[in-house]
Amino acid sequence: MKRRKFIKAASLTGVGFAVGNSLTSCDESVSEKATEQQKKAVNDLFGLPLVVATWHVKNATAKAMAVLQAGGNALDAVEQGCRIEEANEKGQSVGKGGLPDRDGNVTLDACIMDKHGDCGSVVYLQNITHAVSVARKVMEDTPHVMLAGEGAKQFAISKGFQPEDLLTDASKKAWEKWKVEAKYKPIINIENHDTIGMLAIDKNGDISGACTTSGLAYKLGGRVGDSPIIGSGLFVDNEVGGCVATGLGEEVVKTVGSFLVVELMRQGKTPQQACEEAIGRIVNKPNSNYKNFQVGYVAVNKRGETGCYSIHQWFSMTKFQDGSNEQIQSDYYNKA
Ligand code: SD4
Repeated sequence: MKRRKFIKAASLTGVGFAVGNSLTSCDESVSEKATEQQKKAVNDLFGLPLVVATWHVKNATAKAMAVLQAGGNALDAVEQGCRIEEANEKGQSVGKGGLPDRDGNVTLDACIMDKHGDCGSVVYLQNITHAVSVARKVMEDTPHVMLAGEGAKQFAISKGFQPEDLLTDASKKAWEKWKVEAKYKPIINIENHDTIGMLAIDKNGDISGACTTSGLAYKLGGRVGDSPIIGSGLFVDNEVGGCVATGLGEEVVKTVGSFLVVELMRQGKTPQQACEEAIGRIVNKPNSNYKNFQVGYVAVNKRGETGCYSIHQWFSMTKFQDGSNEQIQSDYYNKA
């Protein structure tokens, strides 16, 4: 299929792989000079634009794809896509309605990264639903990468974000039920679902990514996970590809997971191989107790190839490519 598309693309444009490669190699001068017809041929070949995200978030990927189809860039796409889940009160691990920490406070972590390698992040943010948009403001309107806690909240308010109570009745009820025993034990794929990590490639072949979460339910007050840490919950290198992570953030941080996946792709691994190797780094540690926790990665490379892999069953990614928005079950390590 891809080969047929390539032949069509090459004959259409009178160009070969050379143009395909240079259009997707982040050489701005080349991609600026490319004709619309050449860009279209390369996009057809690689199935661009495309969006991938952790878990089952078709509404979010549809929103991001609508941005891309309208000619928007990948950065706008991932921000808009993530906002859908942040506003969705039913998703109890992102934005409004997120499950709180053990003291009943909903605290959000988010980050965003663009084609230039610029990035912004917020950690331990309270009372602001759209953490991903605050992260983008940190990137664009400050000389910093990361703002935390009260400072992040005050910054958001100064930028026009409205403070609100993020603890919904449903999440409050769940927390009150938890408090009866108050045992903290991350539960594979039940408690730990729905952090949204999203990657997009736009019509120019440029990549951006974002990640947003309320973190682990009933965590210790002040706990920050992998999701807002550039290189752990998210990493994008516009010459190579991008990766996002979900699951037990501590284990992702310890292996700098998303950066690792992108570096493995730089060395020639496919996104699938890179995700598998990064999971291998976690499960093959001599003291790994991987049976008790989940980690999942989703990755994409510059050619529109995607991959996902997790430690345990039931992880999935949502992929919108070539007109189809589908949930794909991830392969996984622990088949015992
Ligand atoms: C964290 N990685 O805070 C996040 C949790 C997560 O779905 O992915 N939940 O550790």
